[in-house]
Amino acid sequence: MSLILVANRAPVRQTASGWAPGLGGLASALLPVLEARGGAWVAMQEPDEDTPLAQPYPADEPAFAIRRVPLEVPEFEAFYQGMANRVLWPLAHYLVEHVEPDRTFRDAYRSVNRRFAHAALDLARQSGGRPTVWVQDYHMMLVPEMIRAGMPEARIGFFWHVPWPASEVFRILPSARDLLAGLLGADVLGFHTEGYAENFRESARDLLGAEIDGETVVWDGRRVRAEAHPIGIDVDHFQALARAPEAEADAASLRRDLGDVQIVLGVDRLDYTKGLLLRMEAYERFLERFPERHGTVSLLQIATPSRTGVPAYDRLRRDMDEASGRINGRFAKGAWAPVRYRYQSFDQPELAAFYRAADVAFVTPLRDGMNLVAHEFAAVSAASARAGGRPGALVLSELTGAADYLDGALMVNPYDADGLAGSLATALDMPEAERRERLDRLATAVRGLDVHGWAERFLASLDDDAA
Ligand code: ADQ
Repeated sequence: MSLILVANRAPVRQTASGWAPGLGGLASALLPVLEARGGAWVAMQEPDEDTPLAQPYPADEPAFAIRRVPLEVPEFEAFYQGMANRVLWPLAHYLVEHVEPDRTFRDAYRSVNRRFAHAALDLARQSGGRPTVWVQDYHMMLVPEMIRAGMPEARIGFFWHVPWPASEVFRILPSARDLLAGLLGADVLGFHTEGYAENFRESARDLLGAEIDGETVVWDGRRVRAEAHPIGIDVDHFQALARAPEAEADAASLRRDLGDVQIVLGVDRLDYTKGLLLRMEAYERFLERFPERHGTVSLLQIATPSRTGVPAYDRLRRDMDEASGRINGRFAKGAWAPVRYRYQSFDQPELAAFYRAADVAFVTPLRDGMNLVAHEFAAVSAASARAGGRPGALVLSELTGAADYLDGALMVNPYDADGLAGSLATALDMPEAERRERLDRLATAVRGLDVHGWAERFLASLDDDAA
């Protein structure tokens, strides 16, 4: 039975030799499902993007269609840079001081969501039968209700990739009730953790007066299940990258370049939710507290450019330059640089080499829906340790979804700079046997959340629900 995916971004990217699958976990999870079931993917076309509006994929033997919703500059700025990035994103992460509610954002969000819903309905009508539509993430909260209005018999699933905040935080939004009603057009709503699903149900109860029956929200004559469906990574893919001879060689040359010190690794989109500035401060505290470690350790922080043009992100970029410069200015000596900061994107084989080289992964978001970097590091370090490489240790913020699942990590509060500094020392000193034992537990947890199982489980639940 065919499937219609609705997501902000398309699952493919253009390369020198044509179109290829996108690099993210979502693309790698959903492309095989779409290829098997057939159907379509609806995504936005940014104002400066030159992509076909309708594209069969793959080109040689099409399994499904990609349909784009083209956005003009003002619409893109108000819907995406505005409502999605300056309102919903910070609110979901409890960073209320970054929330900038604005009537223009809200109106553009509704009209862009309507265009996505129309595109999905158009495709659903062409596909015939009873279609299954799976809508992704906080950019599309009104889409389920709009599709339901146009096609009451559709099966509609929705997956929310970020935290769902406490009801008292969600209600800060002037449009909170409309957004909840939008989501409740679905049959099944998926979240990374039971805690987020519970927060969602409480929001529906507190703000709409919905009745809660176990996992089900009963509202407006309909029953909607809010369930935990934790996402993971393509484990086999990352483990194969970890074992590749290039990863081993690249990791060894990276270690040499850094002067054979212990490597503390950070890998993030440059985003204020990832706790980067507090991480830098904690590392500075660590260097103050443990002068005997100077010259023996470096923090390698890799930050992918993200949401440039949004003021908070541009500011963070300057603050990170300043923080890394300050720490190096204070502590560098001879050839030793305490911080190596790289503001750039890397491809997955390169990331695998970083994960392989790291002694400690320092994953300290202030909030994160799941955090796949923690999964990627655990999968790569475990595979590399089994193949004779050095086992790494994972320091993980307890305010991530991943903390609910990744037994084997050293848990930290990302707001506690002194605590972070202490945990970093513990992780660096961790005996090899303990590292191996923890990595085994991490690898088992990461395997259990493999992204292919995630998509299957969600869709099975949706099929059951609407059977
Ligand atoms: P993100 O906020 O993007 O995802 P995360 O889950 O960590 O956060 O995924 C980031 C991805 O980007 C990883 O696959 C990582 O490898 C890649 N990446 C990071 N830095 C990179 C760099 N310098 N170069 C190349 N690649 C880099 C959102 C939510 C998360 C949730 C996911 C999936 O915010 O909480 O886990 O969606 O639902």
